[in-house]
Amino acid sequence: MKILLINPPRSPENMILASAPEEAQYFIHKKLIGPPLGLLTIAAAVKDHDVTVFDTKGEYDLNPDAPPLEKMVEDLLEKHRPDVVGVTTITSELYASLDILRTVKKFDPSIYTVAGGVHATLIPQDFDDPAVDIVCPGHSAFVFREVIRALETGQSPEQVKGIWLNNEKAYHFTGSLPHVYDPAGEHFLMPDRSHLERWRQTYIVGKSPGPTTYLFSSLGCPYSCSFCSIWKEHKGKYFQRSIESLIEELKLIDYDIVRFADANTVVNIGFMDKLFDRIQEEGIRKEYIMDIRADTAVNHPELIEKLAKAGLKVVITGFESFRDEELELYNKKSEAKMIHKAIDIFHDNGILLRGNYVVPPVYDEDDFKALAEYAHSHRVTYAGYTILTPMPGTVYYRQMKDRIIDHDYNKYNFFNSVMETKLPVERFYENMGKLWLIKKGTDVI
Ligand code: B12
Repeated sequence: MKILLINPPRSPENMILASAPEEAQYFIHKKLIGPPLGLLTIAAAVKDHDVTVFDTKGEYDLNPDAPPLEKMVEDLLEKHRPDVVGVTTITSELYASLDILRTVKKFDPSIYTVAGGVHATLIPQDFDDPAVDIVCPGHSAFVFREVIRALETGQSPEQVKGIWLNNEKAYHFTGSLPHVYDPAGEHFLMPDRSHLERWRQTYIVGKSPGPTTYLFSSLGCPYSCSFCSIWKEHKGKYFQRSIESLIEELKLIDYDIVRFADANTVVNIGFMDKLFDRIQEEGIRKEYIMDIRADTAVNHPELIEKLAKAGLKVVITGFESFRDEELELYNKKSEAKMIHKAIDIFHDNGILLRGNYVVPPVYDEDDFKALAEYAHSHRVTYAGYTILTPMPGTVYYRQMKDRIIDHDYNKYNFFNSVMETKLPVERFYENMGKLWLIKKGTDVI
C-alpha cells in the first residue's frame, strides 16, 4: 500500500504576537518546530509498505513562499498517488487537518483518509466529517497497522477494534480494543528520522548551532493539572520506556541536540539517574532539553547537577503562577516558593531555564503588575507567558464550558483568549505582549 502521512501546518491565530511591542515579537513562538514524533511512530508500524511522511510545518519554514495548503496537498497527491492518507492533530490544528483530508477526497474519493493524534483521542466526535473515513484514537500505531492490513486484503475495517469509522453505518466506534498496548514498552516502535531529512535544517530553534530532534522517555503524566490534556489523553496512565531502549535510540540519533518530549521528563528519580550513568558509560555526548518541574529540581538538586554535567542544557518548567491559590486551583501540586529555589538550582548548574507562566483571562491591571514584578525579580533565561485556555477534554474545559465565548479551535493554542477578559480585550493583549520582554536571555527557544 502507498501511505502518505501529513503533519498539518500550525494555526495562524496568535493574538499575543499580533498585539506585542515590536521588541517582544522576536521572543514569541512563531516557529517552535520539532519533528512529528507521532507520525514517525505510525510510519514505523507500517514500514513494510511504501510510506512517505510530509511535514508541512517544516515545508513552510523551509520555503515561506510554498503554495497554499490545498495546492501543496494536491501536488503531494499527484506525486505519490497514495492509497491511504493519514494526518495527526492537536486541537489548534484540527481545521487544517480536516482541510487536508477534504483536499484528498476531492482529488480522489477512493483514497482512504485516517486521522489520529491528541485531538482525535480526546474528542473523536469532532471528526464526524465526510472527508474522514477512519479515526484512530490513542497510541494507535498497531491499530493503524491492522487497518492497513484490512484495507490491503480487501476486508472491511469494521473488524478492526478501537477505531471510529465513517461508512454506510454513519460515524461509529467499532468497540473496545481486545489487547492492552504498552506504547513505551513491549509495543514501542523505533522512529526512523530519515523520513524528515528534507526539513532537518528547519528543526533549528533560535540561534542554536544545529537542529534538534525529539524522543520520548515516557508517555502520559502522573500529575493531573486541571488545564492539561496529557493525563486525560492517557486516562491517567503513565508509561515509561526502558533504559536500554533509550540508549539504543540515542545511539541511532544523528542529531547533537535531543529534546525529551515528555510531559515531565523526571518522574522516576532512580530511572533518570541510571539512564544518565548508562549515557556516560556509552560515551554518548549530546545536549539535552527536558521538561522538569520546579519541585522536582528543589527536591533532587544532586540529580540536576548530574544531568547538567552529562549534557542537560535547557530545562522547560511550567511555573504557571506565582500565587499559591492559583496553583491550587490548577491542581498543580506545587508551591510558588519552589520557583525561586528551582531557578537557583538550574542557574547554578549553568542550565538555560525557560519558565512558563499561564495568565487567566480574569487578570486585571493589578494582577498583571504583580506578575510582572514577580517575573522581574525571578528572571530566567527564557520566559513564556501564555493564556490559560480551556482545552477540550480537560477538567478546566468542563469548569469553564459556559464561559467560553469563542469556539474557533484555531485559537486553542494558548496564544488567544477564548473566554471573556476582565480587562478590555485590547488592553489584556497589550499587557500579555509586554510580559514577553521580562527575561534574562536574548534568544528564543
Ligand atoms: C513535541 C511537541 C510539540 C512539537 C510538535 C512537532 C510536530 N508534530 O510538528 C512542537 C514543539 C512544534 C509543538 C508545538 C506546539 N504544541 Co506541542 N507538544 C509536543 C509534546 C511535548 C510531545 C508530543 C509527542 O511527540 N508525543 C509523542 C508521540 C509518540 O505521541 P503523539 O504525537 O500523541 O502520537 C501518538 C498518538 O497520538 C497517535 N497518533 C498521532 N498522530 C497520528 C496519526 C495517525 C494517522 C494515527 C493512526 C495515529 C496517530 O499515535 C502516535 C504514536 O503512538 C506534547 C506534550 C506531550 N508530552 O505529549 C505537546 C502538545 C501535543 N503540544 C501542545 C500544544 C498546545 C502545542 C502548541 C499549540 C503550543 C504553543 N502554544 O505554541 C504548539 C503548536 C504548533 C506550533 N506552534 O508549531 C499540546 C496539545 C494540546 C491539545 N489538546 O491540543 C500538548 C499536549 C502539550 C500540552 N501540555 O498541552 N509541540
